[in-house]
Amino acid sequence: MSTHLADTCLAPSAPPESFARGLIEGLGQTPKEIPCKYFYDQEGSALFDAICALPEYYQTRTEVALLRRHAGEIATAIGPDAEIVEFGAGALRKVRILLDALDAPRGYTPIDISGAYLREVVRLLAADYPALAMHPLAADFTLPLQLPPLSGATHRAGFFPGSTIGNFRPNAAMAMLRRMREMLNGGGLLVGVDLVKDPQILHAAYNDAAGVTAAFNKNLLARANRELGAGFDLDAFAHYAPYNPQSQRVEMYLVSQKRQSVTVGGQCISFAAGEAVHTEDSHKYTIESFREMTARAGFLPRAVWTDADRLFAIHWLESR
Ligand code: AVJ
Repeated sequence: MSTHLADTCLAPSAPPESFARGLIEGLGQTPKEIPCKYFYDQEGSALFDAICALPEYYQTRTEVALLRRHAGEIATAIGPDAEIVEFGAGALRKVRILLDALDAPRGYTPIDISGAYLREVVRLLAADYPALAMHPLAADFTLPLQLPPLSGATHRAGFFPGSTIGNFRPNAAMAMLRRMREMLNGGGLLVGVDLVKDPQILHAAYNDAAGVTAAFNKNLLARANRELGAGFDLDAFAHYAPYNPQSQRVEMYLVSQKRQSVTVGGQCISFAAGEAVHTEDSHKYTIESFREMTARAGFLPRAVWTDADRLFAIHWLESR
């Protein structure tokens, strides 16, 4: 098989010490927190895939339908001979819709924090797109990062689907959009954003009947047990994910069901009965509030595509 898959571009995945450090630091704070980027080890990435197929989790299927319906217009906006840079690449399913619609895409640079998972999914994609130059980067895209130089492409276009941007506080989201704009060096950004809506719909999406989101949340503790020999009893913590309509975000917590102490990386961490560990925020935007934020980050918000029920939006942003 001839592919342009350059293994040298695959930076070493984040060392396990960084999870240990982040976990112990977050659990040492008051109130306790665990950064949501640690959800995505191999197990967590698979659980997230399962979330995307849940009946309550409308986001993925709505965004995929929007990408399919508007692929032609999106391809025109991006233009020929582009290199696609995907931030937080995951399973690489959505980008296939873009690649199939684009005129002569030249390269693809997926960036994901889960190196092992990225390696696996890039191999599958490369087999189906043998002419596409692959530059996978196992990296934390929230940190400063050097993209490989363009080879064969005339420009970059960023792809940031899935409303991953919702995981950041608005100020941090804006700072990150600014950095992306610099990285893209004049190229535009296609970004998928979950919309503000009926709190019941949002609540159901993060509290599914099958308990997959609860398992995804608790995977942080399971991962600590697997990788750091921590002693978390998963049944002694509850998944709690309310929508806060004033801050327009879903907040996710693990709540200690009793007073308990757990050893994590040689350190003893105490939990009061009912004490919560904050694990994720998932911010929702209106079309207008998101456009305003991207303009403040230096982008020129252009087309926006949304579904009839106004569940989800895809924005095309040009660089000034
Ligand atoms: C991947 C961040 C978009 O916030 O909806 C899904 C993660 N958390 N269910 C989201 C998630 C709980 C998801 N994002």
